[in-house]
Amino acid sequence: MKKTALIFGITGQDGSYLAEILLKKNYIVHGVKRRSSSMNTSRVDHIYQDPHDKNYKFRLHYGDITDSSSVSSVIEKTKPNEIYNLAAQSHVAVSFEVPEYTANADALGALRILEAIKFHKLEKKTKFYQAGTSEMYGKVQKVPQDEKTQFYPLSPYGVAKLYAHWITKNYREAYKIFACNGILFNHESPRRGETFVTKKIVSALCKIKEGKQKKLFLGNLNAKRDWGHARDYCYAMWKILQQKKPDDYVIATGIQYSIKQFINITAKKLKMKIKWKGKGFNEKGFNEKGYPIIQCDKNYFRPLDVNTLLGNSKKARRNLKWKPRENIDSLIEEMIKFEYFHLQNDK
Ligand code: NAP
Ligand code: F7E
Repeated sequence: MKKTALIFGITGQDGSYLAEILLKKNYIVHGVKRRSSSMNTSRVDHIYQDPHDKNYKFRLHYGDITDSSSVSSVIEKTKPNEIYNLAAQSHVAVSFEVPEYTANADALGALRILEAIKFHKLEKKTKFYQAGTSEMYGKVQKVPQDEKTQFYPLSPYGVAKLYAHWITKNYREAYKIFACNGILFNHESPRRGETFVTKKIVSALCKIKEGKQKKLFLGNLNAKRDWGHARDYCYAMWKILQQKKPDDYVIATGIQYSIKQFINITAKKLKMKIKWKGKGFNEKGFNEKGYPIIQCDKNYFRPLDVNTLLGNSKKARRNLKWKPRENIDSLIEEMIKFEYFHLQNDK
């Protein structure tokens, strides 16, 4: 019998990689997409199947994680072996602008799915994965962070995800649902949303090099992140649900870079020379001709920022036999290649 998976957030960066991984493993993959006035399926268009195809392996359903009735009905209709909750308002800075919506989607979304599993009596059949985040560590209480490190979120996003983390644990203990939290550190890819810092940097530097953009405006250049590749991290999500017992796992590379270091590595790969001058908010990156191509803009600073994140994924490496295949160099090179393909073909 083929396994069935249901992915909330299938149109996002991770949803698209996870769907590919599960299809390769011969799953029937159902995904929930939101109704939108413009097409929002570009990350999964390459695996889309005609709904008239009787032997379908991939199907999309309309729904919304803030709408209990659609959550419940898609779970009842598909009765999946595995549910992955990747749906979220996932932008930390935006969560300060829309805190209530972020709480509704990112905190209560997990509860709605867990309640539907219970309501439809799927506790023994359906395993649940919750997309947790290193943002829950926020003002870090220990370095590096592992599963036992105390949480201290610094944004409405982090706080909402912390509720989802605990409600997942609670339903695991109260109702014996196979419910797991992945605590994933930042993971990037060519499919990363345009407003996240890595994608913004790679895309802008490629355009600046080709004379299609003049300047890149950023916020906090000194924040440090532990960046991995989304494909590696989605494989870890699947592994987490294949264990004998449900549990929570940190997924990270164990190496961190600052935003400035990420810029310098990207620039070097593009054979661009950047000279940094000034301090703090006035720090600027100049090109060979002495023109400032990187500058700070107060609009990109957050009311509170997480200054440093560094994960310890020993437990995942031991129990899941997981380790990242990609590193910062291969990640950035893949992102650059993708940008150039689009710069040359999207005219
Ligand atoms: P993403 O690219 O922003 O994708 C988020 C997905 O959620 C999209 O498919 C989006 O749909 C969907 N979504 C948003 N609001 C929804 C709603 N109300 N109802 C239904 N679907 C909704 O995020 P990602 O990078 O793939 O991350 C996947 C998950 O992991 C998220 O929960 C994120 O918070 C979490 N996470 C990410 C990272 C990371 O570094 N990437 C690290 C830790 C945890 P649209 O396409 O229609 O917007
Ligand atoms: O910011 C700084 C910013 O938005 C990283 C999400 O996937 O990972 C992601 O959250 C850092 C922050 O990612 C700009 O202040 C400077 O310190 O790329 P980001 P994030 O906030 O770490 C976690 C694990 C998640 O769970 C989230 O869903 O970069 N930064 N200048 C900037 N950030 C942005 N976006 N834009 C700037 O111009």
